[in-house]
Amino acid sequence: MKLIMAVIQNDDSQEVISELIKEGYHSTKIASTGGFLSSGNTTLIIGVEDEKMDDVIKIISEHSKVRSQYVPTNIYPSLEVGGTIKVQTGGATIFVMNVEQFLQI
Ligand code: 2BA
Repeated sequence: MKLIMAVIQNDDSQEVISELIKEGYHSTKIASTGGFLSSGNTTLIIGVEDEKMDDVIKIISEHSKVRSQYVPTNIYPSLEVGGTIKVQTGGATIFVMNVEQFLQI
């Protein structure tokens, strides 16, 4: 069994979760905050059988959009000039881990 942790953008979360439900996958939604932008994103935790992992990743990637965002340059301590820089976020940042045990008691 695998544990998939997917960091996605808040705007995509409902669509991704709905698609996962439609295909019979369980997920847990966690409100998270990106370390760089310090803005809210969503982390989904999904436990799946090994053979279903690719299908889940496909669903997440198909419903997570790439977006651009402007952030103040003062986010970089080394840059003193004012203004903004363009940062691209998403579709999704995905971690896959092996699950040693899965218990529902
Ligand atoms: P944030 O940390 O808020 O990062 C948002 C976006 O800012 C990133 O998009 C990336 O394009 C940019 N970014 C992040 N750190 C940067 C840096 N030091 N210099 C320049 N640009 C930087 P994504 O790569 O798509 O990441 C989206 C979110 O996924 C991240 O939000 C964070 O919450 C999570 N994430 C990404 N990589 C991670 C990792 N290795 N471990 C844990 N979480 C991660």
